[in-house]
Amino acid sequence: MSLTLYGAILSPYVRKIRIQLAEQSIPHELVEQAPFNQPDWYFEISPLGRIPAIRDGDLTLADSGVIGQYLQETRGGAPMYGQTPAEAARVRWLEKYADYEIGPLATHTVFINRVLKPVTGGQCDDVAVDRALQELPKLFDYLEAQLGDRHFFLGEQFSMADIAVCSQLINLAHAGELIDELAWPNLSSLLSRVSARSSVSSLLPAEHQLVARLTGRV
Ligand SMILES: N[C@@H](CCC(=O)N[C@@H](CS)C(=O)NCC(=O)O)C(=O)O
Repeated sequence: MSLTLYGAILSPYVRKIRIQLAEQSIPHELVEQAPFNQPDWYFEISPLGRIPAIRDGDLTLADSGVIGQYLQETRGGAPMYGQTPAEAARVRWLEKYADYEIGPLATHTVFINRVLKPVTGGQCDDVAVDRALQELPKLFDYLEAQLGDRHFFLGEQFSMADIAVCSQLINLAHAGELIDELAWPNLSSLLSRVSARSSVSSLLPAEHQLVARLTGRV
């Protein structure tokens, strides 16, 4: 059955799914869909108009958390949600933490204000960005402790927890905020390790080019 992913490459939620698709070698087509000015038909696939969404034969699904789990259950491949119910629960918790605690600050505030707003004729809300940058450290402290000196959040096994957290950190980096390796050495080396995986490194050059174009850094 042919699989179509709808989304834009700078969305951390779309990136989560693109990384999973690459990790699990799942054939698919990416159809560009921006998170604004969506055509009417798109709301039938994604009722809230958000990206990512997928079409898999007759089935349509929205939300990266839902899509990731569905792909794991239908396509299998490398286990992205651990091997036991306890591991799966830990991965889902950390995925939620990344998507719903880090995401509103890192992506919806810092990245959108610094990278996207100026392009769409808006103004960067510096006060909101500063507030978000003050709130992020305590969230990083938690992740730093959860990771400890392990390779990945599940130990040796790469999972959706690593993907979701690093996907947010990549948007922060696109917005000019690199994670401080002295304050959060474990998190910083996780990001380096994850970025070096071919499933991620193959995506980043196009993202960097687009960010450079959007921010006028070229
Ligand atoms: N929980 C959702 C969040 C998706 C999301 O917020 N996507 C943003 C782009 S990064 C979007 O589509 N925003 C447009 C909107 O909210 O109308 C997921 O994991 O897929």
